[in-house]
Amino acid sequence: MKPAACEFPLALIGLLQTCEFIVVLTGAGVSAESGVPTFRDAQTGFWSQFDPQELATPQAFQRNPDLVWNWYEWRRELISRAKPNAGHYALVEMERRFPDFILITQNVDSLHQQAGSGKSAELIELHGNIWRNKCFIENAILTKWDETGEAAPRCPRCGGFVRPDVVWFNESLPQVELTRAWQAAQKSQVFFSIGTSGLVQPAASLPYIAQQHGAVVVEINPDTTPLSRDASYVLRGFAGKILPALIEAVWGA
Ligand code: BV8
Repeated sequence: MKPAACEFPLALIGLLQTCEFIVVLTGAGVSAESGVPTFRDAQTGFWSQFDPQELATPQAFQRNPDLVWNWYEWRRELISRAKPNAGHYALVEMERRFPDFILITQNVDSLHQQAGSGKSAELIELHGNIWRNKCFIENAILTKWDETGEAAPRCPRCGGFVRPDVVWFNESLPQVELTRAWQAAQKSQVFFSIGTSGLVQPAASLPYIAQQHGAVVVEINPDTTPLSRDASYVLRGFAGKILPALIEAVWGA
């Protein structure tokens, strides 16, 4: 059921019609309507016995590189069948509408880019990208390697294992992206937190940085999160429904 335009607070609509600098932080929930399970969703089949937070670590990869590599291959296959949804496309529309717009994503699936985000504004991937791979030892991006019969391929230069170029738990985020995200949050007039449980740091601190610097914080999520009690506005529902309706309420059909 699409939210009616009148369901949005008039003050928020008025603010979005006049403000200049919008920053959006997205999480796995934005890809949920594309059929990509979120981090908190139960995994299916063979992978249901594993906790993603346990698998997405350098320790898990060092213990069993083939298991972790196969988990990413399973996710890549699943994501390859996913298409951007109405929420992704609404964010592309917002990127076109606002003079200053930055999209910060925790997602690694490239669905924002597939929808067209990042063409006319900055797109910051905080947690890397599942479609890139790198050497576990040298950290250098790899696009080809020798197949060895093992699941996890080997770096053609040093023989180390190849791993996905994503940020695992207990790994630092890329410094350039993190700094740019921090600065964007500090300068934003309105900061949207969309489809994220707000449990993973340091991304979860960004809405608070924005709020401390005077931004109005808007959360879009069907469920309550730790941010819900602190956000200026909470739009309870699915991103794929709320974002297109919000665009219509602010700029007309
Ligand atoms: C680091 C890539 C320094 C891999 C991911 C401070 C306090 C506590 C802990 C820490 C802290 N600082 C650091 C930590 C440790 C850790 C952490 O935060 N742990 C938490 C969980 C306790 N953080 C780190 O390790 C980070 N590194 O800080 O470096 C350091 C260095 C050395 C040693 C120690 C520290 C690195 C974190 C990055 C981890 N990598 N992804 C991969 O994908 O395989 S995180 C992973 O979780 C995904 O990126 C995912 O996006 C992200 C966050 O989850 P969400 O996106 O929020 O997804 P989630 O499933 O949780 O929620 C989805 C939401 O969507 C839900 O609320 C749901 O209701 C909603 N939803 C569902 N459908 C919809 C919807 N919303 C809208 N519309 C819908 N249709």
